[in-house]
Amino acid sequence: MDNRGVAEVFDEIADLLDLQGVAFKPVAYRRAARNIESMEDDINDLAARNALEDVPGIGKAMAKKIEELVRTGKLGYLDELRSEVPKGLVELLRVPDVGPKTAVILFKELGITSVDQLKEAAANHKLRGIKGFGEKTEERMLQGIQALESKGRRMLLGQALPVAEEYVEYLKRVEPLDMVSVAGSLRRGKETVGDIDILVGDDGPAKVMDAFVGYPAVADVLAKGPTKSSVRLKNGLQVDIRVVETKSWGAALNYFTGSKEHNVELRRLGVSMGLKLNEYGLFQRDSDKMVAGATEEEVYKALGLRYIEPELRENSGEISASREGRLPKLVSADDIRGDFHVHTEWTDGQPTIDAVVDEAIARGYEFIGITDHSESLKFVGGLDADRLRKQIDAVRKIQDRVGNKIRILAGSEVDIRSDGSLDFSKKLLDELDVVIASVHSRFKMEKAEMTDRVVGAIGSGQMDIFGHPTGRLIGERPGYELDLDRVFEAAKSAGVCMEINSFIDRLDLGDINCRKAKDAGVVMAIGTDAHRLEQMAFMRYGVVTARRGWLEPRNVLNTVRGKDLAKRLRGRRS
Ligand code: DGT
Ligand code: CA
Ligand code: CA
Ligand code: ZN
Repeated sequence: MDNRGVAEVFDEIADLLDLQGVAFKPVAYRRAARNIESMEDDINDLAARNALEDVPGIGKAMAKKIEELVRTGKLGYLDELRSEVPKGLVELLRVPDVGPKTAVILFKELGITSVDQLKEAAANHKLRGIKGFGEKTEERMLQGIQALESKGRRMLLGQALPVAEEYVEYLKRVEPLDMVSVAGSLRRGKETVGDIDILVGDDGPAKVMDAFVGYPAVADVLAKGPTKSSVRLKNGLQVDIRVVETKSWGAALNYFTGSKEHNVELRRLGVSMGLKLNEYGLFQRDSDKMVAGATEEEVYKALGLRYIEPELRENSGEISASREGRLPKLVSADDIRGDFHVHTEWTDGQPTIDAVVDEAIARGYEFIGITDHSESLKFVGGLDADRLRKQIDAVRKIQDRVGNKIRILAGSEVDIRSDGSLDFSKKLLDELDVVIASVHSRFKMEKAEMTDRVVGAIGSGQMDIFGHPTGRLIGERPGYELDLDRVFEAAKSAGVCMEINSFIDRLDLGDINCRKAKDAGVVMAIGTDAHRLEQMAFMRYGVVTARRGWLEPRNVLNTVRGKDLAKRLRGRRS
């Protein structure tokens, strides 16, 4: 057990003692917890050297408990306390405004032992029946619970970005603003974000703050000042805004885009050049003369760097690459000529093939892949061989209708069975223009077995794209065990692409693995996995993921011209 673990145990002891109405001791345990957490020494070393009592706030009794903890990983005293207090009351203490006294009252009066129960009771106006509680208490508790629920929970990029863009549109509509941008992790395109950061450059009076807190979706104003405000939206997301002078716009945008680690490196670089970098600008250290600050470009230039795209600012080699002129020329939305992965009403999608094709034309695509599920996926109506043949015919007919406006790829998202074989015969698969093969079953296989399964499918010469390669769902499940190095090696030699599945809770491959795949010589194919027409717009999240993975157009199959694609895909299979 490490320092953090011991501190957590002590905090829980303090909570439990609080709930029992014990005086003084809780404070002592919390003080000890803070000291243990922040000290340099490893608690295990101190215990081994019999030096625990040297730590401020730790006496003989606590030292004995720590010894037991580090030796056995357990503590009898804690188990005893837990058995004396109704389970769940400690959890209640996490709600702001619920102290030990309130928690005990809630338990005694209403039998409440969880945050969910408290939420229900407050929502159904059960609290106002308790002496000393009223309507206001109920409201406060509900707000506290909402804050608790959104705290520590990160939101998906694909959920937060549209919210942020709408907010920015609103601000521009209400106030005449030239310089507005999202910043923070959202601008860097991270797959999840903790909050939304908005930056405004404006030299006038801070009227924008009134507009900011007056946004209809705001639930709570957390802070409001002339240059800095925060709100919580009804969906639980926190939004921070900063207003800076226009002459500092670039430096501030750079600072608030982060990442923190990237900023630290930039500042260090500045110091080595006799410069000082902060959110107001880049200054000469001796004279405080401003060297740059109005644009991000001039800040990077003055530091001897080429401009670094926000998606790369994670301090993972981008600064040296910039200095040495080795930055990738990142793929962008304009380079994308089509989408490989769309489901239709033929299986579990909603739109008709016609509607998908029309939407693809409207998006300016040169090709569109129709890739419904295969027969193993019975619960979503996966197509059997007969139905797939009929779908191929349907696709060819629609191709006749639209002529050379777009190329429709008759395809399938084929299941990789447990033994590595694919649904459908080789003959049928050969009729298809694009074959995505994915794992949808037996996720719990051992790593070696799962890797054999996937590598077997890749080596079959019958697939073009390995769909959602890790199978993870962001915030829900981690993905199956898979040796990606072996998968990339096999894919490279078979000429099979890795999918970047753009569905907002997948983003699979993710950024880091994209970069590894690129370095292994593998090409990526972006597919939205759209099941509804509007989800074809998820393409942007796939592109952002590709950019965070340092991918250039040549690393992405979607940049190949529609007319050259068939050759490229067929060549792969022979
Ligand atoms: P998030 O919100 O957890 O997804 O991640 P970020 O990167 O958006 O972080 P956030 O919202 O706390 O702050 C936005 C940016 O502001 C961050 O990327 C860099 C900058 N920043 C915030 N705190 C610090 C700091 O203590 N030092 C430095 N150098 N930069 C900071
Ligand atoms: Ca943020
Ligand atoms: Ca923030
Ligand atoms: Zn799938």
